[in-house]
Amino acid sequence: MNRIVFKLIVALAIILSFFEIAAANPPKPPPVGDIAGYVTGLDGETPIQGVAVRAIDPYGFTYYDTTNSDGYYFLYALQLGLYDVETSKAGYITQIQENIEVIMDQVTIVNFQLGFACDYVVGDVNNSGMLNGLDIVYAVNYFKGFSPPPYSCFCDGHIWYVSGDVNGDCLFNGLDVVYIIVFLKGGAPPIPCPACPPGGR
Ligand SMILES: [Ca+2]
Repeated sequence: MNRIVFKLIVALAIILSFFEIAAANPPKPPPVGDIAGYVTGLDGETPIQGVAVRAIDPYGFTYYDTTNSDGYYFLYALQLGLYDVETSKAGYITQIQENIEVIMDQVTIVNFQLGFACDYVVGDVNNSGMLNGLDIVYAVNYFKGFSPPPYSCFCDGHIWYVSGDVNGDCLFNGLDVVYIIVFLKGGAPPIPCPACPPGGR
């Protein structure tokens, strides 16, 4: 065998072995994991379709899915780390579960149970669609024993006259009447119960 042929064979062997090594060690994709779960009503059974579910990492990068008819969502191939997972659908209270960890090659299950959002105007005791002096009259009469406010809503763990709470303490009482009077004279604006914001936003 002459030297040139020998060199060619050696070179070919080196090239072939390189391809073998490359085939045995393909470039590794970055490690990822998934987040998935079900979004239901407060009964934990009734699926809610069309809920936007977002996972947000500490840098603000967002993964997004929408629940199907089973209430199921799946966020695929997230970079490893901690995420805040947030639901959003009109008519439902928004929920956030914080510091959810995405683990390599695992599906982290994050389920949600959403309550209906209350739909009202803060301070609109007589449910006319606006807050004005008539709401003071209605509230005072109610505390004297006349008709209860027409609008109530399940929120903060019970059904109550949520629109009557204007000082944000999640109670409807005489202090709210005082607050409305002061507001209508130019005082601080009404504050809803933090757990029951109108429209759930
Ligand atoms: Ca109150």
